Amino acid sequence: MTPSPPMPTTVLTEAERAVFREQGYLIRRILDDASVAHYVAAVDASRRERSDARRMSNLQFLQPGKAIRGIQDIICNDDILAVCRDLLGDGIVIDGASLFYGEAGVDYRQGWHRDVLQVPDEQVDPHWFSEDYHYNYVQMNLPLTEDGCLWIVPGSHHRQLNAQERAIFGNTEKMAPVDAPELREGRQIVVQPGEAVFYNNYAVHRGYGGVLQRRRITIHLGFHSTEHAPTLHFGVLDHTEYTLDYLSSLQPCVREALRAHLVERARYPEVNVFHAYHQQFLSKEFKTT
Ligand SMILES: O=C(O)CCC(=O)C(=O)O
Repeated sequence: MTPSPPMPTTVLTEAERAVFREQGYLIRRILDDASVAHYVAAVDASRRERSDARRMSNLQFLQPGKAIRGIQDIICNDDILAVCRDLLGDGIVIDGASLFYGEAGVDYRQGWHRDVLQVPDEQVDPHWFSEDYHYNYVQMNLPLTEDGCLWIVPGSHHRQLNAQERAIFGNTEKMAPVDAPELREGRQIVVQPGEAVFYNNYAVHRGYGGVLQRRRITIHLGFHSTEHAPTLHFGVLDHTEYTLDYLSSLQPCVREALRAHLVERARYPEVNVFHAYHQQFLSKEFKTT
């Protein structure tokens, strides 16, 4: 069989794509200092209306009741979209969009997990964690303050759990207890304001800061490509809240992105059930209001 020609890329080198394929993550600068300051100011303005939290917040900033208007246009950022196209293909569609926010002093610890928490155990397919699975999702953390809260086991997205991981996960593919022993291969990802880490969220990973030494403000996004069937993480946004009134109140590029999301959700109504499970996970691990 003739091998298919390599996918043309626009911003990533073949070496960078290979890093993502093999390690399961890739770091790239996205915002300059002025843009970081602009988004921090928008977050601060929105915080004035919210009470202080003792937990890490996960604010789903594209939902009408939780909207943070001043940061919404990050989902239209050309550089982010170009990286996602190079990793997944054309037809990039926004999916998850949260602001992680924690003041210094917040205690933030998750167990090691793969992002299949929204899928019932009996539907989790070990093939998803293998070389030949077509992963069609990319998650991205874009910190506006220095952030060392994301930990990943490089390369774990395309293999089964190894013996040490199996020992702490037990008989599930989903999540290990938060107080489980450390993983030898776990790596802390430290990213500077404006740098983004793009990652395969089927890799074994966790959010873990201990008691935060400084405040954390990180924009967390998820993307899917219309070129392929969804990886079962697709369906994080609550599309039922996107009324015509809400859509018409948005900046044009945000409106268009949410319209594209609605069209894609209509193609795959079966993911709606996973949306509900994912929201349960979020409210267990984070403050979500
Ligand atoms: O806090 C983080 O950066 C990681 C969050 C995470 O692992 C998740 O939401 O699945």
